[in-house]
Amino acid sequence: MKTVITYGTFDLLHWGHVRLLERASKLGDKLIVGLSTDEFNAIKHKEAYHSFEHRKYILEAIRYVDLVIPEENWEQKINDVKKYDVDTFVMGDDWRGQFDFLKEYCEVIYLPRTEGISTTKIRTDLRL
Ligand code: C2G
Repeated sequence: MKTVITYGTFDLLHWGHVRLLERASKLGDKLIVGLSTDEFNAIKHKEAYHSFEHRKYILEAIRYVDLVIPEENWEQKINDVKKYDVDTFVMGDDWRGQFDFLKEYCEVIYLPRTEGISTTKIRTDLRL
């Protein structure tokens, strides 16, 4: 039973997010998503359009996602990897290198980002 984990805000869920979740889910049997809380987004200097509860509700409807947990700070990843017995940590490669400290606890994989789509692009195009 291989467990995979990834983290993010996943606001205005789009096909780039889904492609990341799909590829991550194929690396194991169970995919956990650490979803940034509204408070943590403030620390990331991000303001999501949808609330944490609504972003969680949407993610839980995605076939590739098995469990959604709150991401409340930068420090929780090592504890999460131990707590959920995670085998593989996955992030888009815009984060390449940033989480290599996890390599002593689990496999760390950075997947190519999907070009041509982003939450920022959606907001800009719609002028939200
Ligand atoms: N992503 C992607 N392609 C895109 C947009 C996003 O592959 N076109 C990936 C990102 O690389 C990330 C995930 O989708 O792995 C979620 O993206 P965001 O919600 O923007 O996550 P972010 O704000 O980068 O938060 O502790 C980690 C942070 O919480 C990551």
